[in-house]
Amino acid sequence: MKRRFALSSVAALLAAIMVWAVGGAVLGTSRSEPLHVEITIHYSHYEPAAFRVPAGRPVAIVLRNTDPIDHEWIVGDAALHERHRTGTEPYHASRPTEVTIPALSTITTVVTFASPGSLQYICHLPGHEAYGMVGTVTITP
Ligand SMILES: [Cu+2]
Repeated sequence: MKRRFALSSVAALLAAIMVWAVGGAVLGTSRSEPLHVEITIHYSHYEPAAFRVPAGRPVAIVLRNTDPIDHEWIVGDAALHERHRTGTEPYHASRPTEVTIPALSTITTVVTFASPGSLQYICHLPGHEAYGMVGTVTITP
């Protein structure tokens, strides 16, 4: 019984390290300097499909689209995504949390995530979400 407990503890520790490694995509040290995350879009998928950032700090998100078609990076809660699924806005340029990345181009957007929690980023162009163009940002306190 004791041995079983120890093995599950090791598994939990490994899982924690893996989550931390995914978060390792975030660089930046000084409090005033924006953090930096790079997301590559390839074959209609985000890479990485998950990252972690602290709440209340500006994060420069570099979105590199390697595909020959346009994509979107729209981050928010479930209600926001539901609006975009049925929305008709064809192009996003005015909000840092709603970005269109034209084919074969790179766009940088700076976002400050206000409060801890978990949000999804999704491409709402027709068929892309169903194909797997979904990611998760975890905002830590
Ligand atoms: Cu897309």
